Amino acid sequence: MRIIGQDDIPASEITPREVYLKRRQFMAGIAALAVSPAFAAAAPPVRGARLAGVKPGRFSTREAQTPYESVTTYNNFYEFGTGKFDPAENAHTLKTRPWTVSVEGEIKRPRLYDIDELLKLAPLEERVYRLRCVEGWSMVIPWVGFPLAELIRRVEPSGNARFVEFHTLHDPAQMPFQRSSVLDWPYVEGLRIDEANHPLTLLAVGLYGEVLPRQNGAPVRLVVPWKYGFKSAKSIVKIRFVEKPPLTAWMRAAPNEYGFFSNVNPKVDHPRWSQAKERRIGEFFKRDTLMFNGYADQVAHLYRGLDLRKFF
Ligand SMILES: Nc1nc2c(c(=O)[nH]1)N[C@H]1C(S)=C(S)[C@@H](COP(=O)(O)O)O[C@H]1N2
Ligand SMILES: [Mo]
Repeated sequence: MRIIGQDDIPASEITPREVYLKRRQFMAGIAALAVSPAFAAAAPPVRGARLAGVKPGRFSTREAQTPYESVTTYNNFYEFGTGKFDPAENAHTLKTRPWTVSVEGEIKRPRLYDIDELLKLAPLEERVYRLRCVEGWSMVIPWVGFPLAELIRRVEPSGNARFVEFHTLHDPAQMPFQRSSVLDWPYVEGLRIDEANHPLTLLAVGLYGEVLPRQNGAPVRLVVPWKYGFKSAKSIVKIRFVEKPPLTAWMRAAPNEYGFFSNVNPKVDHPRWSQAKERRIGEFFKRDTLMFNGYADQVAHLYRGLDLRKFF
């Protein structure tokens, strides 16, 4: 097992500097044109190392992609502050190597995966997904990763594995806002096993063809595109297969506001925010929010017969 630092990525995996600078200029230009002044004013983020061998994957939307600058500066990651621009500013204290992910619980093959081993578990795909935050904004993000099902298959869940729990790192030395009590740390999220196994559900390790920036949940995060953004736990260190529905961080914080399923649903409002419309970051006019965030054809069958007002 070889453990490498972020800065030790082989030169072959790094975008040639000229290309990178040109692209950065280009992206900055787009950001300045299309996005509110707050984004343009933020310092341009340092681009990550290029991920090798990424193939186009299934289910990608052809909608316009949200500029890299917005994807990486307008974030929710409460471990680094509650302001949208806080994670981009504060996440530099997160150390993404060495990093391990413990896969445990109701499975035949519990195992501690080194992140670099996990990166090679299955072929990397690019999946362009919509992400809708319960707060009423949305983005289109070209993720890089592989289906979580690829990992689940290898660890062989037992018949008792009915749910899967995801835990974010808990280390206040690296995640300064874990010293505050905005949430009961660590951040925990959960899926039913069939949701976890759904081919749309992604373990993401990158975006825009590059290593995942820290503020987006480096080195590995979940992406569940038909659910509100908060279901997609960042900087995962533990994946646990369990019999009972996990008590998620948001359910603990406000059980009347956040249910276990948290499927994007324009007909069921959050107590503080309407879910009928959304503002795509970079756009001026709001657009209608779609049932299951536009992925109804793929996922509606998972919830047949379930009262989505009760199971929100
Ligand atoms: N550990 C952790 N994961 C998290 C969050 C968080 O605060 N902490 N915020 C969630 C919310 S509310 C959203 S909308 C998405 C945002 O992902 P992005 O910043 O990559 O767009 O991350 C989710 N995952
Ligand atoms: Mo969110």
